Amino acid sequence: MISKSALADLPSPAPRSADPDALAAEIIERLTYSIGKDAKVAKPHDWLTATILVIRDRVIDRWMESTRQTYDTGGKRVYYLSLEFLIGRLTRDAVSNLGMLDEVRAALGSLGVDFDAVTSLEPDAALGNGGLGRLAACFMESMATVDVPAFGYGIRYVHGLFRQQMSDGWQVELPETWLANGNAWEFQRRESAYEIGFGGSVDGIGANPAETQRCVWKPQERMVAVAYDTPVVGWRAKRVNTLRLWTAQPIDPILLDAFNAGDHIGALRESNKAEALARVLYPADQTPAGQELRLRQEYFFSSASLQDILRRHLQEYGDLRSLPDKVAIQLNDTHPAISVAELMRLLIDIHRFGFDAAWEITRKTFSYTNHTLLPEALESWPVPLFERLLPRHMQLVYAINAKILRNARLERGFDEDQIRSVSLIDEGGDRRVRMGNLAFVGSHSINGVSALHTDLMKQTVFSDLHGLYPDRINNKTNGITPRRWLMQCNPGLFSLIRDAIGDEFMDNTEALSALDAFAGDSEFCARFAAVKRDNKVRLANLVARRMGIKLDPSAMFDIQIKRIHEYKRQLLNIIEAIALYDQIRSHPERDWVPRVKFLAGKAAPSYHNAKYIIKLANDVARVINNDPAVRGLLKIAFLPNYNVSLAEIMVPAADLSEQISTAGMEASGTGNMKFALNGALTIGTLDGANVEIQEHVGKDNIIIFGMTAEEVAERRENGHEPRPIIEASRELSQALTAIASGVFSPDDRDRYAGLVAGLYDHDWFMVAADFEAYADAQRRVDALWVDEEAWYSRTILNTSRMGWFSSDRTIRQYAKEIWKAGP
Ligand code: T68
Repeated sequence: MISKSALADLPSPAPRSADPDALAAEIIERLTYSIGKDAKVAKPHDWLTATILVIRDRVIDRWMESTRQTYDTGGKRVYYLSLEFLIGRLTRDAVSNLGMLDEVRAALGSLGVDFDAVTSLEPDAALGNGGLGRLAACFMESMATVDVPAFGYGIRYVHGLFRQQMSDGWQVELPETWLANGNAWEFQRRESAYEIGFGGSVDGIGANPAETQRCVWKPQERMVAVAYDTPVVGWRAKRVNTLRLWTAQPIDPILLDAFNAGDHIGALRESNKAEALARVLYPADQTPAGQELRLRQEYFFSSASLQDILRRHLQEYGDLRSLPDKVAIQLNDTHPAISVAELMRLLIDIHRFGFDAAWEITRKTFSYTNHTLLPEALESWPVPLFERLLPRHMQLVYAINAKILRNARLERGFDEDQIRSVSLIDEGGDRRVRMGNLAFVGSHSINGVSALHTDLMKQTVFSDLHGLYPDRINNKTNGITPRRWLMQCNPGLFSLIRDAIGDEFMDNTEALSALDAFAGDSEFCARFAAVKRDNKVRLANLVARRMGIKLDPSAMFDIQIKRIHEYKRQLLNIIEAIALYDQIRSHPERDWVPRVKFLAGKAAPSYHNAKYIIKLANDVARVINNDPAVRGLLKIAFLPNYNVSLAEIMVPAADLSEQISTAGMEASGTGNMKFALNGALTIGTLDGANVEIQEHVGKDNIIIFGMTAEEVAERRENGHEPRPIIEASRELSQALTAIASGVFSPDDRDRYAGLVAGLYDHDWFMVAADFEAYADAQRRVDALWVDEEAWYSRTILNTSRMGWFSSDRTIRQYAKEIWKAGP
């Protein structure tokens, strides 16, 4: 150990330089002394690691400075608890936010190494499924950018989201191994380790033990959570925050007693159980995983994070009563909702608070974001499972519930129906703990992610809880980071904008509005079009390389990329493509607008219909792409293994962005924002954030179609009859007949019978109901495309008016209105 006085005298290293020559020299040094390779024989991955190590040093300087500053100023810290962080690659983002792109590029160039080639070797950190996880990643970057001291807390999954391979048009899931070659961006923190328990029994204390008083939980099973930290660099490296991911380790790597008794397999039992916990990300979005391992993951990372937060607070302030003044904890959906009960347990059982005092601290500290309204997607756990795994938490849930229901009944006069709906326990059928209700009552703020979604939250899933606590629900419309989703992914557009309007938009995305003045400038339109074309050529080359499909970059690039889901209606898109195909063949004399329809996305491995939709897209693509009668006027490409890095190539290349969910079902969407910012027109429903996008870009610059959320609700209420609608539309019935009769699946003519029958029988997602409106909207798009200058003028207005959708704006709203933190 080093004495305190000696510590004060320890020298600090000199801050690192950003000069290309110095960078080049350090890269060689790292190659030699950290990796043990001579530059002459170094492989591309060696160059990548050496480069990361050199950049990392610069990040560390800023990281330590940020930490020091938070300690010195006593600023409130924000903790973002999320089971998912869909980060993608880190290196380019870090270099760009450090403002060192040119220098690093030059340094590597002087060594004969190509920056883009080397950084594209970095695997994506795919620790998330889709929108919710990507939002967490954008928020981490924005919190660092707008100078909010923040930690992200999650799980360091060994396997992130599966790799999707296509086998004869079917999705096949392969394990993803992002850590296989190490991860130079992370730091293990052995000292930040916490014990996590499961199962066992609870003993009361004293003569009249009560659940609301201090108890002793004796878990039957224990493991240790160990932290791994990754720095998150904000724009211009003003601040560097920490993403802290937990891994599970056994307390006793081998049970020595068992080992010595000759039970070599049994001796590894604990170790296997711990390692299983953080092994894999659950690959289902929008559906609760339901298995015991998932509840274990949720509790494991919640408990580790809370223990870490309390330790830090006590070390700094010595008293947990001030926790809500110095700590704000955001629950990203209900996955960390068990935190509400865990904080109560830690305060009551370990830190000796009374129940009411603990409850006050808990509610003031937590806030909760809801990301979905689909009732089947709301998490709940069977009481017996909950009780077996977390017996003390079960007691506390009952105690909290008693308090809430007493208040609702006696002070607010709630009737039995209302009581049933606000209860933490679902008593209909097998008894279940409702995680949404637990998160709601345990938080002072509950937010939706778009204006429409927040309204619907108040009217539907949380209507009675909203009645009980009318000032808690608020809206924070999602956003995206303009660094990754404009500056880095679209350097051509970035420099065009810079030439036109200067640099202000780099620090304030809303300054993009200065581009409005250029929408009528034909020379600027032509330059904008040229950038788009370059991006399309790049995508076309990728498709040619990976899939052997030849595409014409002057065709309209029409793109739908997102998880495959019936409510997102990829099926509507595919059916419309079939209808268009029929039209082109029936009327070859007409001036058809050449189009390429791109689709990409993963299906949850157990989601039957979603997997058939992928297969259908591939079957339809094969038929249309090979039919000489369409003369290349229509092509379809389903790109395999959609991930963040692929999105970074597809988004800048889009002319048309498909945001066509059944109204009322997509909470917000964030892909919609990425496309519009990069100069695509949106074809979409009045759903999620599309509503606000329309308000910003203007009605003339977006193509809206279809039923509203209200109309969908009404139609479902009154019983929707799709059959007459289908029969009334020649295009639709022809397309459905073709699918159902095996035109696209000659090898298995009945393959799509079930999918099509669903449309005739119930059409829950209003595919048939919205078909005509959608097809009409697509022909309006064609008409707009023909006037090239007017088209680009509209796309410029999209870029110009999307600045508000920066996640910096969203984070500033969270910081001011929910967290009361930050500058
Ligand atoms: C998405 N939700 C919303 N959920 O669908 C999307 N669910 O509209 C919104 O823009 C986005 O959140 C950000 O707010 C999800 O992505 C999940 O991924 C998910 C994962 C596990 C369990 C349930």
